[in-house]
Amino acid sequence: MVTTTSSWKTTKSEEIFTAAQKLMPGGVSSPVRAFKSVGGQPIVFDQVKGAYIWDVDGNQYIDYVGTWGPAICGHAHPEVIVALHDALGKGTSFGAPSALENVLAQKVIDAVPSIEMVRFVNSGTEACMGVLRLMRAFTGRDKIIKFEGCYHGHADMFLVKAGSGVATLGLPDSPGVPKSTTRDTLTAPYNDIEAVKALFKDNPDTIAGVILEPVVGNSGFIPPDTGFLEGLREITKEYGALLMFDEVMTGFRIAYGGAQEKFGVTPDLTTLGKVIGGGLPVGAYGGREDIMSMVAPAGPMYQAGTLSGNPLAMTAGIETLKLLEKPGTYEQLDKITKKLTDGLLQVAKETGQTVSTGQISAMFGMFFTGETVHNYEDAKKSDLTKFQSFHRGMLERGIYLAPSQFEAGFTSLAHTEEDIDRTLAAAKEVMSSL
Ligand code: KE4
Repeated sequence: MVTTTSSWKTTKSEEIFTAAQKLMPGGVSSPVRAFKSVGGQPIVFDQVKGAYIWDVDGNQYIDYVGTWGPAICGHAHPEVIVALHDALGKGTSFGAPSALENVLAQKVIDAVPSIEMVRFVNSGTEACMGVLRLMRAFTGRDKIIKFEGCYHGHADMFLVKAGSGVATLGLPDSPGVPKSTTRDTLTAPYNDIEAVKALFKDNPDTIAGVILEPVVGNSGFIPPDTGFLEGLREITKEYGALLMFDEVMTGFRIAYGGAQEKFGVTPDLTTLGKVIGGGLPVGAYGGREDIMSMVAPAGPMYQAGTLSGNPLAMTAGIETLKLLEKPGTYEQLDKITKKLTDGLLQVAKETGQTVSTGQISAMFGMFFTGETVHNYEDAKKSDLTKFQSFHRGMLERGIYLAPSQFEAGFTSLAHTEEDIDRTLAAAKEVMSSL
């Protein structure tokens, strides 16, 4: 039964968010939460559980953001919560080695093909900052290649204006980022292996490596074209550069071993986050032992963090991976998500809408376009106004989608067939009204 829009009140959300805007820039702790690209006021949450969220006005939503990835087992999974309660009794942070770090490190190393040794940090941004410094330290080279539309956290060197054309010398995307910091960041269109080859040809022996989302979630959902990842593996080997998969979003979501397991392409280094923290702040970078051995104090490359590896975050991560490693997990995630994206295609057809959808395991996306989306430029050409109206209509019917076309959607082990049916019923109403 779809929630009727008339019963949907957001009075308390509006009051709280109005006050928030006087206290915090934009009223949020992270920009995408402000609903800037979909309009209207953001929803203020009060509680999350399983596949659902409740706002401060008591409205319930089926959640397809899942706090941007960590909630893959469902929000507040009882086994995670119980384990956290037990861990809390022993304190929240040691600032010293704990056995729990060994446990999570072993699970990550056992799961992720490229990772022989791992360092825990507190966010995906920190993981990407650390791994970039490591890539430069190991190769003695300064330049990196990233792809337009890929996001690797908010560290200066990644905030690069994704310029047009094949090879773009980085121009800062944000004030406060000096050109000197981004001049070594080269960009190319995603899925364009020829553009990468041209960059290497034009910058022989000066490129430390290539950094990418092996399945893009930060331009909307964009999977790699056949041969793209394999091509990057070859070209980086050819030029003595490193290949780094940013699996902060795809890690333990696309498969238990991440996109690198799914696609059978093993990078030299990998970043992780989100899922491995089970909802608490954790990031990580890891890879070949000969490279990781450069990280202080084993080697000279410095990186540190007060709360890195803290027992609470380790506990939440360990319990989450224990749930995910059970047989049948990824078949279930794939099945429920495919039901959603197949259903959205069907609903679009019935209502005369033109959409393209994509899905791998518990990650999906939809664009209002009839074209296949291969890169950020394609994504930007989709009907963003229609996405805005769709987002609002779904929100009013109790379906919480990412408040930006340039984000991916996430399902979890908690999403049921009934949830998907309800979502598709709401989508049919909304698409009929667009
Ligand atoms: P954090 O610093 O936000 O933990 O991770 C940065 C990051 C790095 N790499 C990838 C592939 C990522 O997707 C992210 C963060 N993802 C965004 C959502 N697209 C986090 C949400 C937000 O910025 O509020």
